[in-house]
Amino acid sequence: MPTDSPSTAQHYDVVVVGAGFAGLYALHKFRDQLGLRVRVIEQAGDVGGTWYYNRYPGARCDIESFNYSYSFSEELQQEWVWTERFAGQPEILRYLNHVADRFDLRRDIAFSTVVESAEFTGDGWSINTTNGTFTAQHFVAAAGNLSVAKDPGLVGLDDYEGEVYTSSAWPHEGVDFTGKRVAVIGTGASGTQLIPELAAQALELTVFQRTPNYATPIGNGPMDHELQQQLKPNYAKLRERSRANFGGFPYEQSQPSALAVSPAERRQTFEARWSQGGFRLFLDSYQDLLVDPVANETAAEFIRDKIRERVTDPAIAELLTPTGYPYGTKRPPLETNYYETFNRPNVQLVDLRREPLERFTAKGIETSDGVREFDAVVLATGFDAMTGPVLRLGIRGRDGKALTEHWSEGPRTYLGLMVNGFPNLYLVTGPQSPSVLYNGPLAVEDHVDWIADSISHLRADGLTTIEPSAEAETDWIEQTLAIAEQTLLPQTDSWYMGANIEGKPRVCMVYLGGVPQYRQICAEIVADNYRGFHLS
Ligand code: N01
Repeated sequence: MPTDSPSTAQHYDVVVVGAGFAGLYALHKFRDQLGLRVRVIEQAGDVGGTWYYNRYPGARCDIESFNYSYSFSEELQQEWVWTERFAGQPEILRYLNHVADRFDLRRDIAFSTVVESAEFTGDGWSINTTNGTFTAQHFVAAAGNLSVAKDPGLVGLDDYEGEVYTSSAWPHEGVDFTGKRVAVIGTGASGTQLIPELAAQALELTVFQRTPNYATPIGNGPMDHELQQQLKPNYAKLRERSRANFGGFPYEQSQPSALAVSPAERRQTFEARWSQGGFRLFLDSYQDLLVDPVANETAAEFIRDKIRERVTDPAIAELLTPTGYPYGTKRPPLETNYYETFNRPNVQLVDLRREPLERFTAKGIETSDGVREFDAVVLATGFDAMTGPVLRLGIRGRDGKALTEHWSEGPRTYLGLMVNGFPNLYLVTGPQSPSVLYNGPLAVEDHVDWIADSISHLRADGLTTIEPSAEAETDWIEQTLAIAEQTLLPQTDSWYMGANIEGKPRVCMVYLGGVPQYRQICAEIVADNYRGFHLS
């Protein structure tokens, strides 16, 4: 196995960017199963990816822990014991550290190393980093979908003299907000998780909300020991069922339409799923919630009623109640005591739609209603999702063409895996694959397995490059957009649409045909001798 430092031997069969869920599995798969020379480049000081960085109080995965885990190793599945139904960030990071140790992965990861640019050289890739240049025949971007914080464009932030924290770059030593006046900007999934935690600690907490969200209960609690014992012998079946499910979860197929049942029955279903908790459980109540606006409105109204029940001040409840866009078209947060937090005497809500944020001052935040002073500000303002992490790598393909140019009107991929003009560049859970709507660990395993098969296929045939044709790429984008148009997602400004970033092309970046259909298409293309790809 290669143990060379970057300064001596720098040529590899595969260079992978990122040591999160995707990069760790890629290293294990390529090195230990294919026998390839692999180097992983990771900007952080250790493994974990998103779970390394997002250490804010309350950070937790909203997919059940036994589902949000690798399926590739039966031994790993059997030995790892989850302590919570929905694992918190520290436990997931411990799990990934365990994986790194168990499969001896760290020795092939260059930590604290940032990719500055990557160029296709004709027969492979040259990857320039802050710690020298690496060359490789294959280049795998496993840099995550939500790993580049968005610049929130807050005027005067540099003038602010208090403490500033970003949810996705939280200090490792934690922050003590006791006795402080704290502001939070952003009420997406991150804000929804950290707001109740901060409210319990801070002297005063002021939440600056621009768009209210449809948050539903996560329903966390200790992992049921008996349930875990029952699940373990059945993991193989569980994974099989997950991969046969639209979003990669082992759930029963829900009923087709919210409109095919009586209002009483519908309410009963929503109630049952509301109390069970979990992201998929509620959104999955009926198959047409993301397709039919009338069906969607039944779920939206159910959630609005719950908010009104939980928030004591009707005026605050109204501000927290989402209207004007369908449920699920912005990624819905999962919460614990989120709405009750606004009943606390030390919590204030500022509605930025009525009272726009004008600028930061030395002491605080000025809105159209005046200045409020704060000791600390927390930004939970989101990410340059999906394309940001790939474009940041400064990739140039055939004839020096920049990926930024190729994607100037939105991402262009074939299967969300490869890009015309960029041979041997692979994207793990890239745009136009199910990606962020596919249970993460299983999604990355599928893509890494596909890439491994493709590299093995090339090697078996004495070939060196694979690249999708321009036609296959265009055709895939058209299919992806046509499916998106059948859903409600394009109606809403969300990060799924690139609409959270000013100037970013507004286009649906997720394949919405569901996991089983996507997996079938990928398999058929391979079986049809890599239809749409040029191998040489
Ligand atoms: O980011 P977001 P996030 N002025 O983009 C507001 C995953 N995740 O980090 O909606 C004022 O969703 C913005 O307002 P608006 C998950 O996939 C998962 O919370 O644009 N406000 C919004 O309220 C999730 O979807 C987990 O009007 C500004 C918020 O900031 C994704 O990561 C936990 C603003 C950003 O919300 C991203 O979530 C956490 C400005 N200039 C995250 N700019 C779990 O597994 C932005 N906002 C549970």
